[in-house]
Amino acid sequence: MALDKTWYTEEWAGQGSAISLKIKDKVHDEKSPYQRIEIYETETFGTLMTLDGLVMVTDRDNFVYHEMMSHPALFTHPDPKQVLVIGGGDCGTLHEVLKHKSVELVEQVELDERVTRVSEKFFPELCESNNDPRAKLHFADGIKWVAEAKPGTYDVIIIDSTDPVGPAAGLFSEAFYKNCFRALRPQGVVVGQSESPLFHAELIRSVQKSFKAAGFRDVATLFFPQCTYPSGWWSATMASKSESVTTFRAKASATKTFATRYYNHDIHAAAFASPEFLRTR
Ligand code: AG3
Repeated sequence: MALDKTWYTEEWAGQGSAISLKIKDKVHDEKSPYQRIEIYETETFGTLMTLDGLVMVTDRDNFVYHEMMSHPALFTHPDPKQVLVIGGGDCGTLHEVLKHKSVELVEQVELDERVTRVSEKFFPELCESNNDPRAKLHFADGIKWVAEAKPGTYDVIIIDSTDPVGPAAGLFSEAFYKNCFRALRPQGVVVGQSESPLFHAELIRSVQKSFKAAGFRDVATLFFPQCTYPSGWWSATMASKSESVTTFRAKASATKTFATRYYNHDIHAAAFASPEFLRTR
């Protein structure tokens, strides 16, 4: 069956599969200095943002990804105060991080200011904390930012990147992770989105290996569903400088004082359960 223009389709390169979302309207299309940014209104997934034709966010399912990119790392660190978000221009991760009362400063370093400006217009609920006095938005190269950061600046670093192609490729490298290690305080925790377990198992293994090689003491991957990303099954890989990365502030998580829709204490513990083909621990 041919898909007509009332459907938005992201073909999953090399996988002979795709996701399609039924479209009501295309409401924005621009070429920023870095990429093509498109916004659609879908029939059943709310607003959709794509970058260079790849699904980044939909209203309906982004909460799973954004909560899993932030709360496990923040409940793993004993007392997160200074947080760095690399990428994350739609501000969904930033919004989740700011739910933690201990956090005093979140610096977000996104390459493409247009992604944030477009998100402010089309995803107001993701951007509703952008004016929080603890949030500092920088539009710059995250790789350079971390390379130049003063040693021991951050408690938590969150790498909310696109796929490992183009400018984002460097965000999956050992050299970058070494700089993250240096920029973190002694109990620092880093987490990066690490693609689909089904489609990119090799990449997940390589991310785990590179975190170890960069000096991190413990590394583990979290698994969660993300129905609009390739294969519908996603991962984030977390590493810690000094503590076990699967041990977290369980009581604080179980009695958290803010609302989430996916993350909770049980989900946090269960997300480390690894499929047999990716088992390392
Ligand atoms: N992070 C994007 C993950 C990559 C999705 N890949 C794809 N659709 N091929 C999204 C940023 C959300 N803050």
